[in-house]
Amino acid sequence: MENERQKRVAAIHDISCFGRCSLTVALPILSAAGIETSAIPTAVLSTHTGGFAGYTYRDLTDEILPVVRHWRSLGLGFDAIYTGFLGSSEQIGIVMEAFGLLKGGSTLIAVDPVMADNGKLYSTFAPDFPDGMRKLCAKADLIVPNLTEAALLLGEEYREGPCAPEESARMLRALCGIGPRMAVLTGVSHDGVQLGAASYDSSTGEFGYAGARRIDSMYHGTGDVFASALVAALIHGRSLGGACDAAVRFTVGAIERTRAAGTDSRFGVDFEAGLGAFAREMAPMDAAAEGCRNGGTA
Ligand code: PXL
Repeated sequence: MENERQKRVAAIHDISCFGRCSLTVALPILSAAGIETSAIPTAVLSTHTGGFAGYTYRDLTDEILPVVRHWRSLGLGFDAIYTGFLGSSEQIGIVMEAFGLLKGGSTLIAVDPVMADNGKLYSTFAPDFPDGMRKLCAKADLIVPNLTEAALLLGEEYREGPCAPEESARMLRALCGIGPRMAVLTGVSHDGVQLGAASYDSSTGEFGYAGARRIDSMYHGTGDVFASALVAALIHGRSLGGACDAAVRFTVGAIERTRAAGTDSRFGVDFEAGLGAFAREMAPMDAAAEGCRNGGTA
């Protein structure tokens, strides 16, 4: 069998040094899935901004384009560019420039428009931030907003509570109207019992829903865990619906373990214990080869 070149992703997020999210989540999940992951840290924070007082913040905006230009001079190609939390509107413009410099013919551009939750824009962002994020989403192949972020992107009122399937389908179509081919809406409950992700691939016209029984606790960083697993599964050639199923399973497993352990919700979720199974699920061919090397006993 001919060897396929290892897939490579550029992950453009902050590093929150404590409180699992952004790069400290994206790197291990993509790596576990067998994907070579290159990182552009957009900022270094002592913790994320979601609940710890007194966090430090070192902005790295001025480093982004020099890193990108160096990579370009090396002729590096990327199967995907995956962005998450960006610190400012200025960074959004710079990341757009980075897309232009790094994107090849088949590079998947995945934008998680991290900026809001529970009906509110994060307090660190200026009111015009969603306008910039909409422009970045227009350049993406895939966007992964939660319901609050989707409302901000669409200039609509956020509505709490269950959302009828026709309503999530309307929002997904409208989100693809901004520009991306695929949209995944997170935090969607159609019936108040299941919570999950609704998806739409406008190139096939296919809608999907991946859900699990709602767990009432909220944990920080679950959006990043989900989006990282989703990007990994898409890079491995899963359909959007199949990738959402895998990402929901992975994320729900992490949330359940964390709840059972009684961990502080600000610390993020125990996704680490799920990495082995995720790795096997994402790379069945590699696992089979490993089994052969071990005399078929693995
Ligand atoms: O999980 C998203 C995220 C990433 N990075 C930082 C954040 C947040 C959400 O609050 O504050 C720094």
